[in-house]
Amino acid sequence: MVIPVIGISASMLVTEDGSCLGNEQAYVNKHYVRALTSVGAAPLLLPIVEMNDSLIKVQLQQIDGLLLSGGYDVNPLLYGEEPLPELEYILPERDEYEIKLIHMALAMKKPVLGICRGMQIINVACGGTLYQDLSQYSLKHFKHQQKSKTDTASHTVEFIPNTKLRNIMNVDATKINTFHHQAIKDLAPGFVINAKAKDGIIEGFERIGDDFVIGLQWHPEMMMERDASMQEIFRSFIDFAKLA
Ligand SMILES: [Mn+2]
Repeated sequence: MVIPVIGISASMLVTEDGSCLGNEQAYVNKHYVRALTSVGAAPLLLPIVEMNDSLIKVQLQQIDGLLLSGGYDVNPLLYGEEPLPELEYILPERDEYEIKLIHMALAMKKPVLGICRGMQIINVACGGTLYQDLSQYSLKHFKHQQKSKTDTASHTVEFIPNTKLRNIMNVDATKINTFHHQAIKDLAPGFVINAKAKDGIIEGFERIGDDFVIGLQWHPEMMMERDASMQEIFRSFIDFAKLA
């Protein structure tokens, strides 16, 4: 039996009290780990490393697929905007590392799944832009930063016909959780939208072609125990990783 190895990009946690004040720790949320093991993949944590192409290449050689996890805001300077007052915490070294990781993973034809910030950083890496905050969206928008539990389904997403994601989910629409105040503005060239909220906010996209490069604005890994259909996304991702 083939067990694919999936690299999960890590975030950075800074110790704010107790001993080792200011200590920095590479971490991922356990939901990602559980989502991957539940479909038979072996997760591997990818900590932010300095901008060294050969190190990043060796990291990527260990994995069959790349999962870009959620986290802080993307640095707007990367898509040609100055920071607005609504911008929240940024971690530029993570942005730079992940952009490199994405370019190299795509060149190596690895399947890529971006979740929340993970989708946003794929878009920026490939030439798209973001709303720094949904207050910049010209139309009225729904609440996209829920305060309820992580597996609570807050708003509807409608899947776009003839997309990979629509085929994976095999329904026209579903209810999802939502934990974002930024969103895709201009889509990166070579990508199509595969899911939208009813207010028009982009909730998913995918690269045109036969490979698996998919971004989701919500957190399916947090909903899997309540909604088994969310597992299909990881199952499909893993199927592509087995071929990598
Ligand atoms: Mn949303």
